[in-house]
Amino acid sequence: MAITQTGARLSSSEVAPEQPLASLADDVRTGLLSRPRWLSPKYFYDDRGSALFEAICATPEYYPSRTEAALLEAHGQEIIEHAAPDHMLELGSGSSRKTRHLLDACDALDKSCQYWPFDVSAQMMLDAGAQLVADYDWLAVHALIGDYTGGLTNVPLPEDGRRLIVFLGGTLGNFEPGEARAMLEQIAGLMRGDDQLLLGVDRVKDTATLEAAYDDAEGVTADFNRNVLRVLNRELEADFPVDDYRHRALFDRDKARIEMRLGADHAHRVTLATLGTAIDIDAGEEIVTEFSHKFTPDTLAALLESAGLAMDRHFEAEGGAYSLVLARRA
Ligand code: SAH
Ligand code: AVI
Repeated sequence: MAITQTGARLSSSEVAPEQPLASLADDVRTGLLSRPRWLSPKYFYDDRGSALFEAICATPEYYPSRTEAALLEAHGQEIIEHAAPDHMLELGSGSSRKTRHLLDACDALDKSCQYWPFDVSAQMMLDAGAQLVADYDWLAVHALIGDYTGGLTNVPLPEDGRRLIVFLGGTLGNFEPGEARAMLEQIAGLMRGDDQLLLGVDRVKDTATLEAAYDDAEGVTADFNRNVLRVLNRELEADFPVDDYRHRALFDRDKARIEMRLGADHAHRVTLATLGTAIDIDAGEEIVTEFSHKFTPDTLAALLESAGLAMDRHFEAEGGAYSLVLARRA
């Protein structure tokens, strides 16, 4: 593994998957030829997609981010006292904006730890890491570039010291239930003794609030959704007419999930030059781009238990809008 030293307290390295992962080309071939057609949400996050996600978090409708931030601010010290981490590994860290509440709690408690953000969006993570080492003079940041669906066994955490694995933003909800359980099992595999998982998940609630959160009035989420087509146009030399796709976000109460889709305004042929293929899309046809699962206290507890984890602490937002849990190996 090549480690790049980008500053005295900031380094970065790539995390290799356990098995070779499907390429973008393979995933697109599989997903777009299936019915319903689908694309993996991990392809949203090029530089523009990462910036759009940050903009979503600032919309009035997208309550999960600010609700989770408030929980982290209110309970940060209790979390750090309980977990007493020497190493904090954060999956899908993005801008690390909310993680600052945990680092502030470390500051307040005079508890130093090393921070290991792990994200597929390298530039966003490196920019955030540079700002973090500037703002916290005791902090070392080891940025891990990679795709966490490739497994966590190659994450280069030191053997000694207590670990806190952080998985915020409700990103676990972007996995299908079986994949979420497998992901938690991977996380449990990194935990020993008193190590803790800090997990943030969004909760089932009324349909109007959920659907508004994924269809803001300003159209930022719509732009984020369509961005995946821009990624394909660039990476696969495709010619999706991006602006001719409608953003849709619907809550399926039976499956307890928001489904984001892109619906074609009119029939057209898309050429994917890199794949040497073309696809005929009918008028009104949809591509599923993201699931965002929502939980109840019971479904959350059952999911943790299925992965060999047990809840230690549960911090709930007012009215049960959002859950932040500390969990340990059962
Ligand atoms: N945790 C942050 C960001 C959430 S957005 C928050 O709560 O605000 C989801 C993040 O996960 C993005 O930064 C995205 O780049 C990252 N991500 C998505 N799929 C990933 C994957 N398969 N492997 C690694 N990172 C991924
Ligand atoms: C990153 N993930 C948890 C977000 C979510 O809420 O599912 C991604 C997102 N999609 C639309 N808005 C935000």
